[in-house]
Amino acid sequence: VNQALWLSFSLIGRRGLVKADNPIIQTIYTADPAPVVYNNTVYLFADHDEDGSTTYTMKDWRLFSSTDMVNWQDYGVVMSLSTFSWANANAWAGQVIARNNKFYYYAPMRHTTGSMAVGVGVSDTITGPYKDALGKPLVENNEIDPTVFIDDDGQAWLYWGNPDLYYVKLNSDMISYSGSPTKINLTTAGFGTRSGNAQRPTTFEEGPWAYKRSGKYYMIYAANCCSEDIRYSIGTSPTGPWTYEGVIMPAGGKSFTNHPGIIDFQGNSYFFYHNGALPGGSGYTRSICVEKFTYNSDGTIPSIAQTSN
Ligand code: FUB
Repeated sequence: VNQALWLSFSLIGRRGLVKADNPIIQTIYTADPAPVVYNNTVYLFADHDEDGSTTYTMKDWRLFSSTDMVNWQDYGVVMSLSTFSWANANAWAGQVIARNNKFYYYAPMRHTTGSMAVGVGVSDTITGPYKDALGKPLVENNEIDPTVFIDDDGQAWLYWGNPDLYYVKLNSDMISYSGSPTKINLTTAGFGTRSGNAQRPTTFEEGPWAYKRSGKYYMIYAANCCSEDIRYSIGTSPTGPWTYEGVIMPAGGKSFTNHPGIIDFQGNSYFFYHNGALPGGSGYTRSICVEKFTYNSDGTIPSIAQTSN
């Protein structure tokens, strides 16, 4: 871990969009961006693809931060499979949220039983290290990709899934929940129509990213495996009903997956994603990129192009 490593890229303004020197992390392969704004700093939690991987080889979760979206500090490993005594593979796409003067890292990984499960890491500081909060999975139904947000009324919601999309209401301790995991009804009106896949009639595939902005509930997700694009739906409550809103980022490039993360920071909006743009890049050696964008006046999201792939 090189605590002093700073990565930089330049931003060139162009009609409300910014072209970054993507990928923003060029020292290791990273995937599944999970940005969070805390103390006027962007903390970018990331998955880590091991060099030379020809299948998913992912053992730890990484952290980078920036106060200007130009210079990035590398904090190295903040959580790993060895953090969870019950897990043995697949350190996949997670998300961190602050509450109770602590930080909670929801992440999927493979249980020693063989099923994918969602665990929770907890830390007193955002930079970790994160410890296993429970000593067992929070939820285990062989689905992946948790995303979390806290509504204005203080209720925290955890969503996850591939091929389905589930949610639970987290309790205020953030490490337990009320009721049972509930499957969202994936209607074509809510999540778009996919052609040629009777088992998956809607475009939803995986990688949900849930948040609330100006009274609207956004569900951004990877769609249409297996050359994923990024699409989204808007709800009138945390549980819908959802209205399908279309494509944000078309498919393209050397990675067959993509994965969204969206923040507002210092008056601008940023869309994080991944592709295979670094030398040696592929679907298993991916790289995180970012694009600045502006919401349309009705809250919809414009089409966003990859500036490298
Ligand atoms: O990185 C492993 C998996 O690939 C993630 O969990 C999915 O979202 C896809 O990006």
